[in-house]
Amino acid sequence: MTSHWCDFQNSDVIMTIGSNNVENHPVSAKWVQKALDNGATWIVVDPRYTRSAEMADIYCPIRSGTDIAFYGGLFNYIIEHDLWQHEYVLNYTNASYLLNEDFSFDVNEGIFSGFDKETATYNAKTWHYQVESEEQWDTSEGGAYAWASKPGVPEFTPLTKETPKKDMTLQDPMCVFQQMKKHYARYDLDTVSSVCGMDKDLLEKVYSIYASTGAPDKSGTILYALGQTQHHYGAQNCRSMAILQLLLGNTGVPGGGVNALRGEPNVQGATDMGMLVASQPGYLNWPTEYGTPSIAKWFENETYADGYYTNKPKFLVSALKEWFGDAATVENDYGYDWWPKVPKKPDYTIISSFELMNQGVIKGYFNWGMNPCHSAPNASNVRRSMANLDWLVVADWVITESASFWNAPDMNPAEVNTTVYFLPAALIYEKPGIIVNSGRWLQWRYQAVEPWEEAKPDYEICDVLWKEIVDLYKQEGGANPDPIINTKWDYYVDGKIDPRPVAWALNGYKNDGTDFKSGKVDLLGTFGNLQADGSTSCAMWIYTGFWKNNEAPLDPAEQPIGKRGGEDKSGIGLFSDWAFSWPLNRRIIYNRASADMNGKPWNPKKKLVEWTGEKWDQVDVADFVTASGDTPVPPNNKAFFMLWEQNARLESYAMGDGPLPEHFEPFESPADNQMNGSQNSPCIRFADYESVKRGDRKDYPIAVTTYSVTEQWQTGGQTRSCPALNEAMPQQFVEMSRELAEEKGIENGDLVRVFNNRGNVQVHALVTPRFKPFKVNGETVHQVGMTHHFGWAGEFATGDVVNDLPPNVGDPNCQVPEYKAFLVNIEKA
Ligand SMILES: Nc1nc2c(c(=O)[nH]1)N[C@H]1C(S)=C(S)[C@@H](COP(=O)(O)OP(=O)(O)OC[C@H]3O[C@@H](n4cnc5c(=O)[nH]c(N)nc54)[C@H](O)[C@@H]3O)O[C@H]1N2
Ligand SMILES: Nc1nc2c(c(=O)[nH]1)N[C@H]1C(S)=C(S)[C@@H](COP(=O)(O)OP(=O)(O)OC[C@H]3O[C@@H](n4cnc5c(=O)[nH]c(N)nc54)[C@H](O)[C@@H]3O)O[C@H]1N2
Ligand SMILES: [Mo]
Repeated sequence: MTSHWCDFQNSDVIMTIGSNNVENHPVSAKWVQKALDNGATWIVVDPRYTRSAEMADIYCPIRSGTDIAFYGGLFNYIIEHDLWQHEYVLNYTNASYLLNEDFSFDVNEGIFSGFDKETATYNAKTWHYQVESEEQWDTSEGGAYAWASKPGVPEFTPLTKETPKKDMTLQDPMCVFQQMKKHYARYDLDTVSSVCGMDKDLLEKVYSIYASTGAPDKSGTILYALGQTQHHYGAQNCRSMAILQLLLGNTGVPGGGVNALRGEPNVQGATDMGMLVASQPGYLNWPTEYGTPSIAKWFENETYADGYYTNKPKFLVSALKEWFGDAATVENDYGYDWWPKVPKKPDYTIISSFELMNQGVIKGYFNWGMNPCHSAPNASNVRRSMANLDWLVVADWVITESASFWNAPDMNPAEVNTTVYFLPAALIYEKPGIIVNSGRWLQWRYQAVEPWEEAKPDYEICDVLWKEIVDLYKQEGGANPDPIINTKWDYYVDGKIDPRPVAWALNGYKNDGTDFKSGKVDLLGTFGNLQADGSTSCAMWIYTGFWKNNEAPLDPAEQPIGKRGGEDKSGIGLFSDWAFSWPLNRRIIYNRASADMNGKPWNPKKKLVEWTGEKWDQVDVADFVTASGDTPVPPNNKAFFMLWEQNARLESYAMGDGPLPEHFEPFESPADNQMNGSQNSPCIRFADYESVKRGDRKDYPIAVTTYSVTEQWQTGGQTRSCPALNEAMPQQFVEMSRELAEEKGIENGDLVRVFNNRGNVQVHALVTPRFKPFKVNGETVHQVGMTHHFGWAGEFATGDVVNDLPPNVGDPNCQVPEYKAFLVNIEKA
């Protein structure tokens, strides 16, 4: 989230799009309700009438997978009716920047300039800005970047700052604003309502209400989750929301922002901690074989020439100092060469991992707190792939479908030779640790009970394994022992592995005087103090400050993370004395954008920061303090200083699959693409895998989406063992319209078969007016919906695995699977 849960109360219009927040994030409803009590309007855009829709003012049905058409139409509407926030867009975004003269979009082909058909990838060169002037970093003594030539800093070529060409009148045809205007002119109300299967009048009403938040003193917020992300253009859906909020001046302001309602408890912490394949803790990119094989290359390619990310080398060296401790020196580039480098091929993201098992490339697999034989797309293919493994380790607290994959109804155990090890893990209540909520608030969880039977906290399991592995390397040498043997691993209190010293490592500390073993640490208060010369260590720069109290390094209650001040001094629900919000306890990020160029808040009643004429009055922690602690004096336009432009991107050259969102149809769709000549994104990933088995709409004419219910949790490991929950939600169902049920001769409660090329499941029919057929391009399209919580494992509430149905295709930016839109057919069982 760019904002936080309590901030929803400050919105004038709330749009829930691609989330069922009332059901999946029930507490969100409390804060939305506060806004409604203040007179706000709540819009829900969803293919079905959900529990959220029930509570909202306006429900707008949308055919799954057509959100970019919806957003494109909204951009067009905002531009045509001149509803964009002029001062904000002109000064704080790249609207005025001139794009390369060769930038283009070919509607017939559905591709932007720079596409390579052979590799189905883009070269983004033509999406960059025209350059006005260039200036090299001054690294000499007294220069702005003197730190870069200090002793102890690895050598690299100083960066060159480009100043892009701009047209502040926004008339130049190559400026981003004009390019956007041209691009989205095709997205008129008639076309969009025909693509999305929406009523045109309702669409226009929704547009006009949401666009009203373009007034400087109004704000609109977006609540989203999987309905946006689980598409092969999920990242472009997210870009669309960012663009929308920029056009309306809704980012960085109270009651605004793009708010991802995160999923698994601590998925926010997990992504912060580098669970994403391409990133290390703190969202720094992993080194790659092809782009950043040396530390100098990493500095040169990953560091921005301007803005706050000029400091990236400080974050990287401090991280390496934590990974390798005393073994990391300037002479060995702080151990950079010990880090694995991501290769171009193969690709180890989730979908392709199973392909690699199929091919016999991956032979052993640690499956830790996850159940892919049930949760991954084309799950029967996952099970077949796992049967190719020599060994599988599952760390969980129940015997999941993955721990018993060989026992699936469609497997023959006699033919499976994989050795499966089960490591019993302690549950969340059985261990202490840190958890981060969707609003970026870090909180300490105390242990409530002892672990069951032999179970251990995950970090203890890790510790046991780690020590064994290090011992083996020490005894036998192995192929490449240095990274293992040199890794710093001293997170013990009284000889026992403990999450509190890990907290010191994440927070960061000064190296001189710090004696980790004896518990003497010099913890840092801000990442502004991190250095690139080896004098500081920090595993996770974005968290610095959450554990900074040197007087009580072992007591979470005495640290910022443990704060429990319930009073709201801000008057707008920031609750800054409750927990710690990364970065630096900032509650609303990009908050410079909440005030105009002169530092006057757009809405004086909802103030985050204000220039008093002498200083910045900070109700929230300012999101524009430079590394040296300076706050820029107004007037200035540097509202987004995490980008080198320091202006936000309406157009972005950093996306893999296009600089502006463009509508494509789901991989399997009931309709032809009406917006351009390419049915799917030209960059779609994994579509050529044999295991995908693309279905044809002639055989499988019904669109389907999947979702969760309050009473169950994901694959059910934690809920299907709970009788009360099973009583409330006992079995898998398929939700369908009365019209489709009548066509198929199905009655409410009938057992039906839902099937396609990949799978076949038997479930009960739930015939309901909550689903209505869509009119798409003049034709009737049926869509149904299914939950995905049930499987064969366990004693209660067992059922078929719905994920045998979705295709194992993914988004080219992040490889997220397309769970939210694909094709099936249905018949009475
Ligand atoms: N009780 C409970 N709570 C949970 C979970 C759980 O299993 N049970 N899961 C947790 C996890 S891990 C996550 S990630 C979150 C998920 O949180 P949500 O994303 O809110 O959950 P979903 O139910 O997957 O679905 C989102 C909504 O998107 C709609 N939708 C489907 N396709 C589209 C589309 O193309 N466009 C639009 N606009 N909408 C679409 C669906 O109909 C559904 O109502 O919830 C978390 N909370
Ligand atoms: N069709 C469809 N499929 C989906 C989705 C969808 O919307 N539709 N949603 C997707 C999403 S958003 C998600 S997040 C995934 C979830 O997919 P999974 O992560 O595979 O599903 P979970 O059931 O949450 O599995 C988590 C496992 O971790 C165990 N566990 C819980 N706590 C601990 C712990 O502290 N330590 C260890 N070691 N284990 C623990 C639980 O018992 C459980 O078995 O599913 C995805 N799959
Ligand atoms: Mo999730």
